[in-house]
Amino acid sequence: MQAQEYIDLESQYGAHNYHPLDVVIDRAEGAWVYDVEGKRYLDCLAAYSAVNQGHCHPKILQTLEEQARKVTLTSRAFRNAQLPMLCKDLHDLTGFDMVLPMNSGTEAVETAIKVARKWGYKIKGVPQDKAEIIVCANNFHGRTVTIVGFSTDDQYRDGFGPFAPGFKVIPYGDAEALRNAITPNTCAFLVEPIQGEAGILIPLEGFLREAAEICQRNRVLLMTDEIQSGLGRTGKLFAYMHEGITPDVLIVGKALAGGYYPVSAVLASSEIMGVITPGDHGSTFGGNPLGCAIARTALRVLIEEKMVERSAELGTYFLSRLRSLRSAAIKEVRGKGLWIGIELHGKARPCCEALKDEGILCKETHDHVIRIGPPLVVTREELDWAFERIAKVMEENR
Ligand code: IF1
Repeated sequence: MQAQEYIDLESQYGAHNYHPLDVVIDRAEGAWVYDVEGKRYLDCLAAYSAVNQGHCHPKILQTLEEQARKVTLTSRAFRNAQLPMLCKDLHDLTGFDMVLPMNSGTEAVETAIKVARKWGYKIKGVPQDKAEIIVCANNFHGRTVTIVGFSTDDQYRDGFGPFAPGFKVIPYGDAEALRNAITPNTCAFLVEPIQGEAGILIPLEGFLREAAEICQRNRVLLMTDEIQSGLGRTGKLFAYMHEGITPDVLIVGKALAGGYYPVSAVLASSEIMGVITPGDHGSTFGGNPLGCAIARTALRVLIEEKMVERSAELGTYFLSRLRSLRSAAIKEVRGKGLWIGIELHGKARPCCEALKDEGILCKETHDHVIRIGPPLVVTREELDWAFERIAKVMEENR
């Protein structure tokens, strides 16, 4: 079947909730994907950081095959032999006492919100139904009604109300605004250490450290959404580590299962997670043995194959190369690790289309930013290859 036939079928029978680039991917390996006609592309999106370990990593595949033959799903009505091991692995890796497993990132954010509110009522002593959570302008935490209810993007909200109360929005990166927004009823501050969807927005150095101090002083939980920034993307295992702090609640997803499976999790101390009692929260698939086995290997290869270090080293290298571009089209190049945004004066979409024709897949965000985040297994040579093409497209799209 030709690419156009797939596109037409999807357009006829699938909901139109996306505007994808017209490349129909058929298979992938490492940092490369291949379309139905066999043309190859360097993947510079990595499924929004869900395939940090590279497409179809052979060790994760082996775990998937082995576990799929043994047992895939038990429900949490019974125990399974993989969940405890994943919880222990996550504890060993991060130091957090306890793990609550879910599936999508959105569900993990919803879970963190529930944990924070219940902690607010049961431990902090917030009066019933008065709990407040502070979030940031231009946040992206998912797409459930609760979460889009505190989005500042009109499109994400339009047509989907009414929304849950109890959220307060402050400007991103503004510690003073955080201090002023806190009331005795504030239970948590939910924040992305770097805002992805907003265009790889990096707050001033020290913001997260200051936020952690403010939260601690006011008995407010600092909850970092590291669904996209975590697991090596920014050159540290988690982005909060750049600031030498530890959040109270850590939200992970995406690369936690290397792109093989949706696995997300909320991590916290036993004091905080202790507010959750049997029956409070759950999921049919959350904590299932297939997902947990996959996640364990996905974490293992990330560490064993030094992908975090790679992200730091190659990220610094690629950022400095991209910064050397002298194109009138470019407003700013910014990034951390292998997570780079090229902000243009004009629209980014035509550049992404042109890059696709050159064999590089990346996706614009918020009209003006080209977001570059390849799998962390990408090589320096592949990045050099990409650089030549990006330079060419920038020259042609001034
Ligand atoms: C889509 C964006 C990226 C996230 C953070 C929670 C979630 C995400 C920080 C929810 C998800 C994805 C969702 C995906 C596109 C992508 C995205 F452009 F929409 F904003 F990466 F920047 N917190 N981000 O980035 O996780 O439930 O999707 O597993 O098309 O919606 P999820």
